[in-house]
Amino acid sequence: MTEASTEITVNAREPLLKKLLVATRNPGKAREMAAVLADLPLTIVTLEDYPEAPNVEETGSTFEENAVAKAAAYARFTGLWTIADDSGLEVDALNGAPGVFSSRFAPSDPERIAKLLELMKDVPEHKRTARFRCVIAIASPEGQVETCEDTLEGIIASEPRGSNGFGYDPVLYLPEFGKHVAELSPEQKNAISHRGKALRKAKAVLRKKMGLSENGS
Ligand code: ITT
Repeated sequence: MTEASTEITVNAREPLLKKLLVATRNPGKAREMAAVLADLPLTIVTLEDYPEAPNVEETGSTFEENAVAKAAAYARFTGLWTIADDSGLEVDALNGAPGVFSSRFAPSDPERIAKLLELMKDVPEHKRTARFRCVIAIASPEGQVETCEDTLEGIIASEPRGSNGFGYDPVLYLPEFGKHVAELSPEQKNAISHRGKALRKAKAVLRKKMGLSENGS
């Protein structure tokens, strides 16, 4: 291609498809959500396509409040059907912490994991129960919101293991798989995870509300 070329690539189907905004700035979440939504007859756009979108403060005390606030605000800003995820890790021995503060628990994933393991260092095996919880909020362009929720139960391990996924995945051990979440492939994680399960419920809501057919047309 010469420097002056104005050639552009056009996806012939794209103009026919409605857009869905996946409203997250977390690349780990965005990857997992895009994989589950890939078979919908929609063009998926993300907040990377809307760099001017304002940041929505997570001031709620529940995952549901924060997910609803994010989905409604970004739907209003873009005028698009929008889904937002609010999620986190609930540790029973820490009375549900870090919970809605999971991403603000420490500045980086390794520091968050180190802080969690330090807090848990004297907690015996049978008291290390925990879960990931995910709430997906679906907002219409007019700002009407519905939510779907699910969990993934596990045990806080004594040390991190695995390099897949993101966030606290290396320290949540799943006894029935004999693996930490970060040792699962992306497909295995999406099949059983809090986010995969909540998102499949959200897909059914989207199909109905947006009038999408099952066969991709
Ligand atoms: P957005 O608000 O832009 O979506 P965020 O990372 O700030 O991104 P949350 O406020 O919902 O999102 O925080 C979720 C945090 O919970 C996330 O940063 C991880 O630390 C943790 N978390 C959620 N789901 C997880 C998963 O599947 N595996 C590991 N950690 C997870």
